[in-house]
Formats: sequence, C-alpha cells, structure tokens
Amino acid sequence: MAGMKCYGYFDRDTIARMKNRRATLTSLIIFICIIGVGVIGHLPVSAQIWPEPYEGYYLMRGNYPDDDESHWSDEVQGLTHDENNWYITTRYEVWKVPLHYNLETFENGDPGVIHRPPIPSEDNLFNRGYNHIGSPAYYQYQENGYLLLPMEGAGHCGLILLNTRDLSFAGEAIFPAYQSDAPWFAVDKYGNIFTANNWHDGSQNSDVDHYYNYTFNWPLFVETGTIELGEGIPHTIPFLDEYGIPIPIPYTQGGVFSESGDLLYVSAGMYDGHSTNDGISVFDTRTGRLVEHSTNGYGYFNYEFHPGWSKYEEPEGLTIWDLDQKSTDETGGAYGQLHVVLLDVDPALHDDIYVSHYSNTIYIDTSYNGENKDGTPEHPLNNISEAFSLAWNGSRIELKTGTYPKPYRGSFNRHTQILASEGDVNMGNYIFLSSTGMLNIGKNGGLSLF
Ligand SMILES: [Ca+2]
Ligand SMILES: [Ca+2]
Ligand SMILES: [Ca+2]
Ligand SMILES: [Ca+2]
Repeated sequence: MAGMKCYGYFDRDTIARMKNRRATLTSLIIFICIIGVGVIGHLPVSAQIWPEPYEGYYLMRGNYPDDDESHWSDEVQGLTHDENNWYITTRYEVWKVPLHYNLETFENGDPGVIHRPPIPSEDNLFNRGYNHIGSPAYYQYQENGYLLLPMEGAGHCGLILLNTRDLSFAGEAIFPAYQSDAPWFAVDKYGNIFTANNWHDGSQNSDVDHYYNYTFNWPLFVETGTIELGEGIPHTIPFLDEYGIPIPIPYTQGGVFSESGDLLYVSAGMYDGHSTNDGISVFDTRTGRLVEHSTNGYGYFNYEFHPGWSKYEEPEGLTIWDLDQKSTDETGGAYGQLHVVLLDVDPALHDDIYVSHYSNTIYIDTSYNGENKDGTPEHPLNNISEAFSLAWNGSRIELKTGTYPKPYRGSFNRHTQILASEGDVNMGNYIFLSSTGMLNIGKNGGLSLF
C-alpha cells in the first residue's frame, strides 16, 4: 500500500453514524481508504473532486520588500502577474519584472525588465485626461496576455489595455459617467471586469457600498481592435457583511478573485486616516457575504498599517499567485499565495514599499522547539490540536513527517485539508498518512477524532 492516497469527506450523517459506534477509528480508516482506492487512485486532488477549494490565504507570512525605498517605490498602486512576471503599477508608469528577480534590488535595464508609461510616447496621460493608474489585472485571451489598467482622471475614467509581451498599447475604453473613478480591476475567468468607485458613488457623497461588473467583448477586440464594454448581470454588486447587510467600503485600492472565483479579496484604506472597513475584506462571491477581514497589528490575518500622522501608510492593490510550489531561485525570494502592497507614503520624500505575503497553509512540526510558534514554515505549531484551534474555512494543515501524539479529541467542522509533507506521519498509532496522503474536510461536514 506504499504511496496510496487516502481521502475522506465526512458529512454530518456519516459522522453521526460513526459516533454511534465504538469502532470509530476503524471505520474512519476503512472509509478513507476505500474512497482513496476506489475513486481517487493516484491523481492529485482537483477542483472537480473537491468543489470547495482551499483559498483562504489568511496566514501572514512576512513582508518582502519590507519598508524598502527603491527606484520603484514612489506611489506604487498595485500588482498582478502572468505565469512568469510581476506587473507593478505606480501612479504614472508600469513595470514588468520577471519573477526570479529580487524585488528589493532589481534594476531598470536588467534583462526582461520593462519600465514605461502606459501610452505611446508621443502622447501622454494628461493629454488623455488621466492623472492616475490604479491596481491592474491580467487576462489571457487565446494566445495573448493582456494587462488591464484602471485609469482615473478629472471627470472621467477608463481602461487602457497593454500587450504583456512588451507593454505596448493595445486599446482604450471610457467608462459610463456614473463610474467616477476606477481604483482597481479584478478580472474573472471569462474576462469580465469588476471595479468599485474610489470613495463616492458618483451621484452623491455617500460611501461606496458596491462594485460594478462590466463585460468585455474579447472576440470583437481580437477581430477589430475595438474595446466594447457592457453592463454585466448583475451590474451593481453590494458589499455585504456576514449577515447579508450592505456595508460601505470607501477608498478601495485593490481587488482580486481566487482561482475558482469563489472568493473576492478587496483591499481598502487611505494614507491620511482610518476609514470604514479598511484593511483586507474577503467575500464569498456565491453569497456576496464577508467571510474574513484582516486585523491590524495582531492575529493570523495581520495586515498592519498606520495611516495618518506620522507614518501615512496606505493600503494598495493585491494579487493571488501560488509561489510556494516554486523554488526560492525561481521566485526571487517571494513566497505565499496572496500578495498585498502597503505604501509608506513619505510626503515630499521618496515613498517606501511593503509587500505582505499570506498563505492558506498552517505548518506543524512535532520536533520544533523554537519560539514564536505561529504556524508558518519558520515557526511551525507542534500538534494538530493547535492547528485546529487556528484553522479557518479554506485552510490546509501540513504535517511534517514524524510521530505525533493522539491526533485530536473533540470535533472540528471547518473546511480544511490535512496532509503530510515529505514523509509518513503517524498520529498516535491511530491515523497514518503517507507522504501523498490527505484528509479533506467539507465546510458543512465535520470530523471527529477520538
Ligand atoms: Ca518607512
Ligand atoms: Ca491606489
Ligand atoms: Ca511615511
Ligand atoms: Ca522613504
């Protein structure tokens, strides 16, 4: 059975049946292994098998760059990526930076690095009525990659499209008048564009409590070069709290969908003071409701920023890119899955840049004796009870090879994946996971280990 994968999905009825029997663990192991052999075989877990992916990228891993003043740190607005490159926007310019570069030390002129304004040199942003680029999005249509830049100006805002291969201009479109600002773009898997107004809703001075959905006619664009935007259905989407009540989020700065499209991450805030619901908000796009919000200065989903005097720190854009499956050489030292910009505005001086990195994975190592156990790879927790105390919907718990005490006493009902890394895991002689083994726990199910 070496290398066999074991998977289990336990709904409430299954758990109830299991708890009614004394031979709970025996049933559990048999159930897991039957599913593993009969259904999964040796295939990796995929969204087809697990419709609820693990996209809760909430565990703060660190900052990199970390309060760094560099030639690209002035007025940074956001970032996105394709398979091999970062795309970073500042207020007036765009950078293309291959992933393998160190984000603190790369230079303009390094091979593969491109740095330019978003429109042809004979023209300029101001002549087109723009004074600000927001946080960008990336979309591939057919063979070509495109960078979508939200463009703001006095009285109107628009979209500029660039070819990612050389950041050359590919097209432009203007939004309807009610769209008074376009601080960020999030693009879904179909190429539809989502954005909020910056802080007012265009018709009155109320705080923004919604964002907009625009269709983009990609076939027409490829055929004719014309960008045709339409109103998506629904076109206006409210930000809802966990109870379904609309909430304002003024000063939104970035937005990105998780790969499945199930979650929308939104960053918000302003350098000159705290605003309502600033930080990072995460919405379930199927219900529209808030499922997680970052904390400021404490907790696992820590996005620490200090607006107002004296630091003037401002949240900016964000992107999702899984860098933990790549080597440090490939990533230039970047890590995690969610990457969020924080700009340390230094008025009249050069701004400093932070990029905060977050992960869905809680690490456990029974042999770790160091301090500051927080579930990161550098400071892992020691046992699965500690991990269950920390775990959230959409998390993963990764156990380093070893022998652990009895797995857990109690029940657990968060959507989590438990897996072994590197080698076999023995949990108290009750549960064994091979290096490719894993347990998957559904959001509405539950797991009890006794
Ligand atoms: Ca600083
Ligand atoms: Ca911004
Ligand atoms: Ca500052
Ligand atoms: Ca500075």
